[in-house]
Amino acid sequence: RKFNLAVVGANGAVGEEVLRILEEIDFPLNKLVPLASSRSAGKTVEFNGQDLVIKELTNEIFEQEEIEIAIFSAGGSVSEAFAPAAVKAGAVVIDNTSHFRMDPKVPLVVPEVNPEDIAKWEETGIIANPNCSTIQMVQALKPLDEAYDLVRVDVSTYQATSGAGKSAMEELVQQMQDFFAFKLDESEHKAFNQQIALNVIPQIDKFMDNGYTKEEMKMVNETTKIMHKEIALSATCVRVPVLRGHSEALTLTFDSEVNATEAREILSKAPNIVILDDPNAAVYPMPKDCIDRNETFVGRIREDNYSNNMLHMFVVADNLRVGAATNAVRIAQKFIEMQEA
Ligand code: 11C
Repeated sequence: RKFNLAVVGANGAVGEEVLRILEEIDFPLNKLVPLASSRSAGKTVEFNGQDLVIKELTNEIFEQEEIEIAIFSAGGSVSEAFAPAAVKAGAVVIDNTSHFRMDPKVPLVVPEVNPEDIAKWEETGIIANPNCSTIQMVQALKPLDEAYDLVRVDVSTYQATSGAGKSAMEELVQQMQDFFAFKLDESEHKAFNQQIALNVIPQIDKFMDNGYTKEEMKMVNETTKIMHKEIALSATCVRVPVLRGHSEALTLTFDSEVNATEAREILSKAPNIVILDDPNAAVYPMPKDCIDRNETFVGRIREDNYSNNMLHMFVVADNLRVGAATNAVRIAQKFIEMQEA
């Protein structure tokens, strides 16, 4: 059977990636309906060599178009306002925003980690897609937790500007142009509260009362929900002048002794993980090599110098794909597989 699928925010940074992935894979698609706000309605998006006209996102459109699967990636307030109408029309909503993630009734899913949670979709009609920095991390944590019993994670992130959308990418490019025109000092910043070109910003999203940012606390809370386990986790999330690809330096503490060679072997067999780990040949994961890829890259896997139950590693993935669009499409594929089983 084939499905009617809507992409809400079809011309956004993540929506466009959803379309590219659906072109690349064998997805049982009957029709694809691109949706966006009235500002973008009437524009076109390319899909399989055709120009599809973006329709206006309204409460009625889901029923009119007989939508069965709706992938939302147009911001939390859009999901809050329109996801209920999609559910009412009988669609399953796969939501890329943070709006529903921590609702106990809504499953929060990374298909490589907790696919079984998809079965809870019926309670609300919504399946939430985690934050990009959480997705690539838990993909690497899960197989190691199964092997060694993970108790603590310390993570520092190096997050690309595309995490904050297209305008944030443009802001970095504009500032680089301004630098070469000797006018970086006059360059505007709107997407970020500091200059991002030739800089790193140790703030992503707003600060909470505990001194951590919202992005950092997302990593804590989402990891617990996805892994079904209280793992002590401290994050420092940093924006870097990269367009695409989030990097993460992980320090992992386990309840048992670990071995880097064995851990590498375990990760090499984990779904959608690629090991790039030959430091002597300068082989390690880097954002420039993960663009448009649907895998998560892991390298620099090494034991701690002082403790035999700790490991360090570097994890990189395309935040727009693995961290958003790919995960959403994989949820849709798993959902269909479970419906048909
Ligand atoms: C960033 N991780 O890199 C954010 C973007 O909760 O879906 C994704 C925000 C979210 O800025």
